[in-house]
Amino acid sequence: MKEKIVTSGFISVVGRTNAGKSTLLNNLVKSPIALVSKKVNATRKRMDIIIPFENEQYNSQLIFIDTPGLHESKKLLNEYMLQEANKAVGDSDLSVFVAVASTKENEILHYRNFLEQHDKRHIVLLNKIDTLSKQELLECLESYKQYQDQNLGIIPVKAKDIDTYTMHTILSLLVKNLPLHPHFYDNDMISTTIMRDIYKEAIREAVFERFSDEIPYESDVKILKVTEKPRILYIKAQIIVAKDSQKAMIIGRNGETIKSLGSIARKKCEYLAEQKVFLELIVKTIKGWNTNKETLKEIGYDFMD
Ligand SMILES: Nc1nc2c(ncn2[C@@H]2O[C@H](COP(=O)(O)OP(=O)(O)OP(=O)(O)O)[C@@H](O)[C@H]2O)c(=O)[nH]1
Ligand SMILES: [Mg+2]
Repeated sequence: MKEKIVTSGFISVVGRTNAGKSTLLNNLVKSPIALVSKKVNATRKRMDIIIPFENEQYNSQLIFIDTPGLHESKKLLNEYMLQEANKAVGDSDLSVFVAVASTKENEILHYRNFLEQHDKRHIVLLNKIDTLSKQELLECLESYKQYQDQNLGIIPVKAKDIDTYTMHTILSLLVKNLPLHPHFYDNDMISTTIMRDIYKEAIREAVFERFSDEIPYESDVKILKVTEKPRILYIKAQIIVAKDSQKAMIIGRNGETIKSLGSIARKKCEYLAEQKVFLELIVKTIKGWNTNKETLKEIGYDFMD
């Protein structure tokens, strides 16, 4: 039997906010570990997802890095998010650029910006093709044709509901472009992101689901304690908000809102932990938490100075 070629490497997944990057990665790994939301700017910090892959020729390990969507806001937290995304592209062997398939000119601008800013070998995924008619999809593919010499391939996808064939096509294209390198991690691992950070994202996801308007953007979550108790995992987490009025909104009348939020978040944590969870949520106001470097660092956003 012919020996397989072993390649492994890091692949940054980039694209504008709401393009479907986290959805794609959750579906590749078949576990909802990355935060997905209808709202923009959901992912704040990079998270990695490890996928082993074998075909007739290759035996590879792909380490995908989910990144915050590329955007142009000047807020400090958003600056951090942009820094994370750009650093992930710089550190990776390849990129996957996720674009929203569209016939609108402004969508392709995101891709043009990426090409201008990064000199990185990459593939392009045109996502959300379920929202286009056949004719629109053809037009969209046509508009990306002019860039075909600058990437390794352009693949139309439906990240929300990706089929095995498309997944195989994407992974096959990536593994043959990765460096020759033994696997970096044990193939049983699905992420090097620590469980604490995964629970944090699960609770943030619940906040994104439960609240509209400013709360998802004006809040964050800090995990204070994770303790294994007999037959139950105890998680104590703090929801940080910028104003007392937001704290009152999260708690709700007689604590009813936080109770329902806690129940949504607990179920997400239980699914990820594969065991029963007792989740204790507390809310704390820290004025200007998202405009202060020190507080941001304390919550886990390690700025490069
Ligand atoms: N119609 C449709 N919607 C999709 C598809 N893939 C993802 N979505 C939706 O797009 C929204 C954004 O998805 P996310 O995965 O959170 O997007 P993201 O690129 O990670 O966004 P940020 O973290 O903010 O950068 C969610 O509501 C998804 O359900 C798809 O193939 N079709
Ligand atoms: Mg995301």
